[in-house]
Amino acid sequence: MAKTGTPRTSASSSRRGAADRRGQGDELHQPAGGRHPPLTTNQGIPVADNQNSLRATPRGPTLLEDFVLREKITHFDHERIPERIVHARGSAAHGYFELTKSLRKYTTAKLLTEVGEKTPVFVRFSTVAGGAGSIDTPRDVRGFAVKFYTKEGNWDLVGNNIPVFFIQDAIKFPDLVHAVKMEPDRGFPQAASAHDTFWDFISLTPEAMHMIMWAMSDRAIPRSLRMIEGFGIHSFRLLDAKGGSTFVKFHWRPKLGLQSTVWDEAVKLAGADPDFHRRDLFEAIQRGDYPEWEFGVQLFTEEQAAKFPFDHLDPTKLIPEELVPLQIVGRMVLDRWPDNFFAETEQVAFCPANIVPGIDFSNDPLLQGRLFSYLDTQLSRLGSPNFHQIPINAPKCPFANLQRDGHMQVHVPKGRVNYEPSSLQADSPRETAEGFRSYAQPADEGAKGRVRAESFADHYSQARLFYRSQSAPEQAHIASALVFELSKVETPHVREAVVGHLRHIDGDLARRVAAGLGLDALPPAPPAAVKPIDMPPSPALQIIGKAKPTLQGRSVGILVDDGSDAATVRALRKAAEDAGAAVKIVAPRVGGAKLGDGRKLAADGQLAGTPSVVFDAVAVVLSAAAGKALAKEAAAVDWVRDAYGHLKAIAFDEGAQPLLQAGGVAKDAGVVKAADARAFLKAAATRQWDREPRLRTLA
Ligand code: HDE
Repeated sequence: MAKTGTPRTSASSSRRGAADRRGQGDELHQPAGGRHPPLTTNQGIPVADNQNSLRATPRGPTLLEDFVLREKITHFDHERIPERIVHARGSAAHGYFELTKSLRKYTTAKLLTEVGEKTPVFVRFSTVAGGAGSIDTPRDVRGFAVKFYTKEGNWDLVGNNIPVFFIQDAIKFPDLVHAVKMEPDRGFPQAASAHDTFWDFISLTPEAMHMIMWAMSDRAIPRSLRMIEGFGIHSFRLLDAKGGSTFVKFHWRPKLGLQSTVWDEAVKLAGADPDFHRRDLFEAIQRGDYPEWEFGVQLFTEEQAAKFPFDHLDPTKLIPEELVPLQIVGRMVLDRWPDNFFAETEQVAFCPANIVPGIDFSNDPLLQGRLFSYLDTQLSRLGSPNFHQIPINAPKCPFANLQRDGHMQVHVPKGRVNYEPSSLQADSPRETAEGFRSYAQPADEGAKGRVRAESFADHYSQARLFYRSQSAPEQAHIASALVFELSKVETPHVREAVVGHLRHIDGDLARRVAAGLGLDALPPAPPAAVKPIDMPPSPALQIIGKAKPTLQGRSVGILVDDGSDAATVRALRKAAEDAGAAVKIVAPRVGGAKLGDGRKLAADGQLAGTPSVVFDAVAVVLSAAAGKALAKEAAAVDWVRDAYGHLKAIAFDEGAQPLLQAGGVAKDAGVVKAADARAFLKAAATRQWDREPRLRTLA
């Protein structure tokens, strides 16, 4: 009960409400500046009191009559919509696509023919397995969905950051997703593939082996969404003005290069900042460091495809760039964070069937199934066949047809004509010669049936190609990831079955994983329908080989305390910022630290709340006294130990030595003097891969 003993009556608070609207002196309402519009109900009725419900007497029952209360609570009760069955957790941004090289020879799609033309885009990145409230850094595939609002309608390129998929036929998708999601009886694990049902399904699905190599690689633990590649996966067709077709695979290449976390870092990030990727994308866009990707195509003809040692219609296969080079034809820049998460990021509906004239589908059976699924799921997720009218989904070009009515119809069509053919209304929409046409593909020979093409039978050659194309640390990470995941599997025969498959991929990999799991003998390899072939290694499949040694778009944390040398801190900060990094000052107290020059330096983060996992490289600049004191402070010791263990560059000064010692930091090429800013920049531009074998057993 209020201490004053004077109950707020409706009359007194309505006077207060009127004052609020003018932004004047109520203790509940601090004016935010500017002119506040009147608060109203959804019917536009001004609300006088948004603090108290309507009561029969000050201490009596609440009245059903209170339409303000009822409307507010009812709307609140219905705020949530079903989350996506997969890719529930996502972050998105607006931007534009700009064509840099015309594909006029191959397609009539205007966004791919008019050089310099900027097409607005909305891009949503996602994890696959976890729920909407799950973490950003699990081991998982990342969705990379792009909606192009072209002048000829919306084109959705709904891709992933991995160029192949687990299964060859859409009919297996519900099984795959059930297997990877939390187990149905116990309701865990969330956002993780390291459990029995996933690996049970995988061990019985040899076609998944190529994708498993990717999913166990560092591609599945990216450092930043700004540093992932994107792939349309399936072959599509480009159609020229004469109806001729060229096959195409679509690629996105991050301008900042690829970068991943190490596993222990990804695990710790999940606790330190469950929104790590979302925040990273948000902060980069807010500071004007706009993420950018090159857009590339692999173009090939039916005749070329016939000579590939795999079937390009099989979505478990990629086309090595060494076989069909990637041509860069455009760029995409993300330069605006959504105004509202729900209205845009949550309500956006991507669909591979949204395609524009000049582009067409291929017969990839996974793609064919996807063409059905997305609209179907969105009808239940967004609740009405009119979800295309939601601003984030609506085309930005004129659109008109004769579909009518339904839940949540917000357009008000005019006139008598809602059918076609018709002759009564001059402005009713009609078919156009410019409209979408499908490629007139001659039908294949063969009988109808539930069959898998024989050309889809080789499940191991590309898994082997991927594994053997990796650098030594990347191969070690794949082996370690398999050991980690399979160690979480409780059923021994499932573990063994997976190792059996690995024998077809690479004998050394199988032996490493078997040893890591403590198997006494190598389990038998299952029969393979087709003997795997050796393809020439493809360095384009690496991450480390493609990483750019740069601080551009990266982050540097500088740990300071009272008495830190101001000149060293300033010099490091300037050098890192000039190299394109975002620099944050970390101190034991969020208020900052009084540096050696007597001036206070504000902290961007408090030590325990800002662990070094959130940075790409760190510096520790401390007075002798602070160095000694922090060597006894767990958060500080973890700060340097983790930076070291996660293979990051560390700059240190004399005073920081005791702390480094406490964190077990041994001197190597990545541990440099804080006074030598140039050496720090060089070391910080990459991870210290040479350090890793000294720190952990790589299976
Ligand atoms: Fe999806 N997928 N998918 N998928 N997918 C969905 O659509 C589906 C597949 C991908 O940010 C759902 O609106 C089937 C491959 C992304 O909103 C659903 C099959 C690739 C997103 C669906 C696949 C993807 C989805 C769930 C096998 C990479 C998130 C919510 C035939 C090329 C889009 C929704 C966003 C979302 C079905 C396989 C990418 C259920 C049936 C392969 C990036 O319709």
